[in-house]
Amino acid sequence: MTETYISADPYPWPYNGDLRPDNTALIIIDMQTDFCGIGGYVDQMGYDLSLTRAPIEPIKSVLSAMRDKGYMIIHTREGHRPDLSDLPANKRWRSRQIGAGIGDPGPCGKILVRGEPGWDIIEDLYPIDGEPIIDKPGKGAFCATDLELILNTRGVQNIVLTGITTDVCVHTTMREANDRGFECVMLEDCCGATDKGNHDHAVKMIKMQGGVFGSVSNSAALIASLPG
Ligand code: C5J
Repeated sequence: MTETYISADPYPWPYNGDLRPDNTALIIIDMQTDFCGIGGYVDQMGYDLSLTRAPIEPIKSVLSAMRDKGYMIIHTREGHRPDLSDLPANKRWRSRQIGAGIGDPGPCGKILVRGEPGWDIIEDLYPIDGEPIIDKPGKGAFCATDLELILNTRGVQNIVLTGITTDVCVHTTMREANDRGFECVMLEDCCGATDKGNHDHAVKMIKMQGGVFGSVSNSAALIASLPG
C-alpha cells in the first residue's frame, strides 16, 4: 500500500495513511437554506448569516475535487416530518423561545420541515444523481438514519466532515462516527457556526488528547494531497 496523508493537526490524516477513493467519503452536513439562507431558521433566530455562509465556497472546491476523483459524497438535511411526529416537544419549545419555532410558518415555509423550501440544500451545493442524502431528525447524522449501513456497505473507513454548524451537527456527527470506529477529519474552513467563538472552540476540542475525535485540516491541504 502506498501511504498517503493530508496535512492536519494534531496528526497527518488518516492515521494509517490508507486514503483511497473507495474507502473514503465526504459528508456535507446540513447546507440548507434554513441554516444559511435569508429567511431561514438561523436568520429568523437573528444570527449573522455570514458565519454560516463562509464555508460555501471552500466546500464547493472540495466537493468538485472529490467528485472528480470518484470519492463517495453524502449530504445530510436536518428536518422533521410534515406531521411533526418525529419532533420532540422540548426541541420545538426551545426553538419557540428564540422566535423561530420549528414547524411554524416562516418566510421560507415551515421551519425545518421536510419538503418546505427552507429545508432543502442550497443550489450551490445541491446533490447530483447517485449521491445519497441522509434525512435526519436530530443533530447527529447517525441517529435514526441508515448512514452507518450505507458507509459499511460501501467499505468506507475514512470520513471527511464539512458543513454547518461546526459546534452542533458537525460535531455531533463526528463524535458519533468516531465512536463507531470511522477515521475522521474536519475541514476547518468548510465548517461554520452561529458564533465564531463556538466554532473556534469546537475545532480546538477535536485536537485535544492527541485528536480525541480525529484530526483537523482545511480545503487547500486536502485538495493538494488528495489521491485518486
Ligand atoms: C443546529 C445544525 N445548529 N445543523 N443544526 O440546530 O447544526
